Amino acid sequence: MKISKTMASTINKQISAELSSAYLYLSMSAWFERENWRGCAHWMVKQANEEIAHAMKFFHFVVSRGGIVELEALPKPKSAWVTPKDVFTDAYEHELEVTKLINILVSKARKNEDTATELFLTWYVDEQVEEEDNTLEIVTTLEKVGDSKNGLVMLDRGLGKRE
Ligand code: OFO
Repeated sequence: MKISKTMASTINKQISAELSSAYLYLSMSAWFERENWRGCAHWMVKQANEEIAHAMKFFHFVVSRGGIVELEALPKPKSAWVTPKDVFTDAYEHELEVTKLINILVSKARKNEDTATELFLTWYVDEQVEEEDNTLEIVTTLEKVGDSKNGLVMLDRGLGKRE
């Protein structure tokens, strides 16, 4: 069964939201580069790439169900923060917002009796649990590290190993 216009247009908005996430994480990466936290910058580039993959998964889903993909303009992302903890706190809060969007999508799929979309979205529901957990874990570590330069250097090194 072809995807309905309503569902396709809702997913189109989510494609833009995922690409906006990528744009935000790239902006965070640029800030970390400026501040010379190379490991954090690397982690953010990996995160941006993941977001592009999330967008593309939606993109192919709409196309494979005979829907039309229409991309929207992306908002300019925030580009300045004060500390690494501020950046990761923003990342965590951003993921909470994305989780809300995914939950709204699930509700809409149910309302439209679109089982294929509802089942497809379970991957994103699981993914959001992981996204929230990953960013919150870093925020919590940064809270423990406080102002310790050594702690920050260690954390930066660890985040630089993300594959
Ligand atoms: Fe696509 O999960 Fe983050 O935003």
